[in-house]
Amino acid sequence: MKISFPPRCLPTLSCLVLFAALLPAVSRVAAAADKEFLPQLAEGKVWKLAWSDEFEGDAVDQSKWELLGDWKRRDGFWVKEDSYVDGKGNLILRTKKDGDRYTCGAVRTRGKFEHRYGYWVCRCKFPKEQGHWPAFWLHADSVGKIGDAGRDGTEIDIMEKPWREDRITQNLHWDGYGKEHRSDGKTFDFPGLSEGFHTFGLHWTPEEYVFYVDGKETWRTRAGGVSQVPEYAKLTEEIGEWGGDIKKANLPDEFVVDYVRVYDTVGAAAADDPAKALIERAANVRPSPQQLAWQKLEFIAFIHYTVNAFTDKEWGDGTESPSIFNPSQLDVRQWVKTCKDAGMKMVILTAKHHDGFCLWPSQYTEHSVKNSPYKGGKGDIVGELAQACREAGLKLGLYLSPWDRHEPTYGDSEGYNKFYKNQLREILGNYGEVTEVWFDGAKGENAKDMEYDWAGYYAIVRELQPNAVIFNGPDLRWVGNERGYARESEWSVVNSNGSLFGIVNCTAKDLGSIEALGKGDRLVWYPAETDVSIRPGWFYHASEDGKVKSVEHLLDIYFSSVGYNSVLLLNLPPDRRGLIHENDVQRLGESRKGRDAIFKENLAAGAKATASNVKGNDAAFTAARITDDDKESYWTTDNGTTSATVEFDLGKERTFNVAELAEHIEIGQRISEFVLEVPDGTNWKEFARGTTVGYKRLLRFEPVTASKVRVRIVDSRVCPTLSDFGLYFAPAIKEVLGQ
Ligand code: FUL
Repeated sequence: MKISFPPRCLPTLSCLVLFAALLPAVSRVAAAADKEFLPQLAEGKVWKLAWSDEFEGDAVDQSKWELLGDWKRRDGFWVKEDSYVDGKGNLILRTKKDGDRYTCGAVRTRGKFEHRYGYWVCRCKFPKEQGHWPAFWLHADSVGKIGDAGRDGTEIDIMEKPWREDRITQNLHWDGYGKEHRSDGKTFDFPGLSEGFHTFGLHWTPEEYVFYVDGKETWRTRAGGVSQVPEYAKLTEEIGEWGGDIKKANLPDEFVVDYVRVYDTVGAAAADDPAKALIERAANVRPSPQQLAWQKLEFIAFIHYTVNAFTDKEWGDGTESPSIFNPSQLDVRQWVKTCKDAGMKMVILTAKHHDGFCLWPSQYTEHSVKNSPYKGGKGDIVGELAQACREAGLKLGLYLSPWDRHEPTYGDSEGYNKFYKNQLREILGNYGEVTEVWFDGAKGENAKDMEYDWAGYYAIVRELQPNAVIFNGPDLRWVGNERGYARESEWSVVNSNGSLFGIVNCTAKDLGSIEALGKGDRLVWYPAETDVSIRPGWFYHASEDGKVKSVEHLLDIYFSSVGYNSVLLLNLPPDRRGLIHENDVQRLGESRKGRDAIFKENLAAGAKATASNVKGNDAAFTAARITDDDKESYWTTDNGTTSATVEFDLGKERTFNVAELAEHIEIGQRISEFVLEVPDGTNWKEFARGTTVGYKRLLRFEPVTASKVRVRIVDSRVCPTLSDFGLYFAPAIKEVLGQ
């Protein structure tokens, strides 16, 4: 197929602008600049080299670059042998004729260097012939994602030169390359561009892209909403009609790259103070869109169900006969309704627990519902639940125990990994959207040795469910206990130990303080999920019918999990009938009632808010943004201001005993210490205090009556943000329940 304007390169012709004013300047800088141009930064900020390749040495550094090929690409082929270094500090991407095919070189940093924001620059010299074109561009695997415009990944073409003329084009493409594809771009003429070396740069911030050629700004845009995800660099040659007629080209021809450099902005002080630099880096780690969406679910359900409900065990040993799995009244809609009524936003089901019994009719084992009396072997509890969740508007999550005590291949790593991956494909490929995949690390002491192929498992999740988050893998961590309590200082940024599974020591007392971050060489956003059962066990036991946690206990768990910057995953085990037991339903209903009574009225809603400092005195960041009922807007301070106060005028005296704070975690977690105060004569008096805030911080205290409240941020890693503030009055729970 001939494409005259390949989608990646599609320049918006209506945007064709001749930069007449730039022409003399550009020709003057036609020769190589010996000093790197770097875009101007706000006061107090400097550039710091984050990554580079000068292409020294005698081979392409494959820890930095993947050589692409050998495979067909447009009208030619990408072949590895056409990407090499020349021994003089340059990368060569060659275009040549090889028999009756045309080949060229291409490299990318995918999986080796993926980075968000900063200044990306490449210095290069162009090929001379027609029919092919060089490009320097950024890409992310999520460019194909539709729904959040270019924010979830944009192809950013910093430079493409499909012409022999002195002309380049710069483009953005998002929402994939099909019918939802969107793009924007500019094309420029620069006399002298085809001769000698030139630089092509992109200054990418969360707010906008600014493109440069030889240090001159060429295009400033927010098209697509600006990518917020890490992207990798690509240097490519391609063959196609768009670049002219390759048959007329005199080959071989070369695209010569002197270097690629990526710079980050850091605080000036931090540049030569490693401790400060670490604080800044930690404060700037941000959640992925998937992690953010997950955090907003706040309260989710776990459903533990398998043969254990019939054997009265917590861990089945895999020898149970499927014939014992005989729920007489199983009703997934009752589960979903119970969860929804309780305010939960997702249901995670144990599709397979350690005993290996599958709640869906897996084609890879006989140990499943298909050989049980349930619905005469025609049941599929995963499918039924997926359907019920969809109907109710709840998300679905799935747990597939890696430890499988039934499967005979368990222990033979190759055989079992194959089996497990097949099962993973079944549950992730056949039931619609799955929002969380739960990998359990549990394994009995005497279990056989197994080398789980975590990377392979995660790759399947990413392939089949790109919007899902992976628990215990790269996205979410276990809070560290099964009692329902997060840490009082629950930081979502931690330093990974580099392993694939459970990438930190989840049970450590302190994971997120600056001390705990150590060298901070692998900082990641890794938020805590708090899993706990409503009963002592994870599975149903009639003997625990009287041990369902009390409303007070459940509320306490809520405050200590959701209220400590974590998501609460509360387990509800269906009984032998296949229903969530009446006692559990009642307790959940009561605790919902309790929460509703507490959070019925925010006494700080609409309060007049004033702050001691506002970033750039900009209306976009005033304290009014905290009380405007818009969770996306937020207050923040000038860079470098890490302590500040915000005063809330409630208009009249109010009595409250619960407070709620929220940071705008889209741009990181920052606050490390705060105090809540009320006026005391001419002074302020403390009535509550805390450390981290994060997505949500809830505090309970003795009733306070006042018409003004002040939040004093004692310390923040970088300038603090607040997006929400609430004051509530929690009545006595007995009163709420009319007891
Ligand atoms: C543990 C398992 O061994 C328990 O049975 C339960 O599934 C819990 C959530 O995780 O590791």
